[in-house]
Amino acid sequence: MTRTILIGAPIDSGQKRPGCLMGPAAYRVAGIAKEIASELHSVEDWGDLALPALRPAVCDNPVVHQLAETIGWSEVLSARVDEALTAGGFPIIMGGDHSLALGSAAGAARYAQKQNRPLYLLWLDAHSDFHTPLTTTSGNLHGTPLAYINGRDGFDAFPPFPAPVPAQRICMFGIRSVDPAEQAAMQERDIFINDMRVIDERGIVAPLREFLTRCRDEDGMLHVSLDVDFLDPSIAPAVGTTVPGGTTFREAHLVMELLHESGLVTSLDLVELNPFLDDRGMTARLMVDLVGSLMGKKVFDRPTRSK
Ligand code: 6HN
Ligand code: MN
Ligand code: MN
Ligand code: MN
Repeated sequence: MTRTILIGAPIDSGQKRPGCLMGPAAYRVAGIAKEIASELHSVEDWGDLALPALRPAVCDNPVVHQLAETIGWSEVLSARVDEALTAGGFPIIMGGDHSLALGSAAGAARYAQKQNRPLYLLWLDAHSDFHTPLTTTSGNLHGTPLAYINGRDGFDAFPPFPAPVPAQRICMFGIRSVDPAEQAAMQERDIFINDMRVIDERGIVAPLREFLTRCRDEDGMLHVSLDVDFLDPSIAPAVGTTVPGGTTFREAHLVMELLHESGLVTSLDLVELNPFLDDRGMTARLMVDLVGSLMGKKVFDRPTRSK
C-alpha cells in the first residue's frame, strides 16, 4: 500500500501573473484525493503550507522578482517533502508555480542523501527552467529550479542544494522554449534533452524507457516535475506561459502509464496550474486524470491471456 501525501504549495512568487496560488484548491475541487484512493493507495492531505517569516535576501541581478519569498517557500517545502518521504510517504506537491521545485527537489535530495541513493529528475515542461538568478532576463524564478538542482552557481542567497544532481541523471521531455543563456549552459552539459523534435521522431516510449532503465540500474529515487505547459495549450489552457506544439492527451497519459509500470517514482510536483485562466476546470481535471494514470488507473484493464 502506498501512503500518498498531498502537500498544498500555494506559491505565486516565481512569476508575475497572479493565480497559481489557487492551484491546490483547484486540485482538491477536481477530486485529486478520490482519484488516487484505492485498495493500493491511501491518501492523506497535509493541507497547505504557509509562508514563514522572511529574511532579507539580495541578488546582483536587479530584475529578480520576490527573491526572499521564493527562498522562504522553498525552505518550508523542502522540510515538508523530506518529512513526508521519511514517514514512508509518496509526496504529491500541488502548486503553485514552478519555483516550488526549488524546495520540493531539495527535500527529495535531502532524503535521498540520507538513504545513500542517487536522485534522478524527470522534467516534463515546455521550458528548460535552467536559468540562474544571475542569467534570468524576466526575473521570474520559476525559470530557475533545474539549474539549482544541477548545482549551478548563482544561487548564493539560497541554502546550498543538498547533493546536486549531475546532468546524466536529469531528463527533460516536451521542451520547446529555451532562452539563449539556458541553451549555452545546457550545451556544456550532458543532459538527456528530449525536445518536441525527438518526440516527433522517436515517440515518447523509447527515450523514456532508456532513462528509466538507468534509474533502475542504480537503484535511484525519481522526482517527477510536471508543468502544465508540457501539455498542448488546446487541452490545457490554464497556464501563464503557453507554448504551442505541446504533448497530446495520449502522449501525456502514456508517460504516466510507463512511469506507473516502472514503479520508480518517489515524489511528484504538479506545477503552474493557474485556475483563473482555466476553462471550466478542464486543465485541473486533466492534471488529476494524469495523476490517476501515474497511480495505476487504466481506462481498460487488458485481460491477461494464457499462452
Ligand atoms: N516555467 N524562460 C522563461 C523565463 O522567464 O525564464 C520562461 C520560464 C517558464 C518557467 O516553465 O515554469
Ligand atoms: Mn509576484
Ligand atoms: Mn516549468
Ligand atoms: Mn513551463
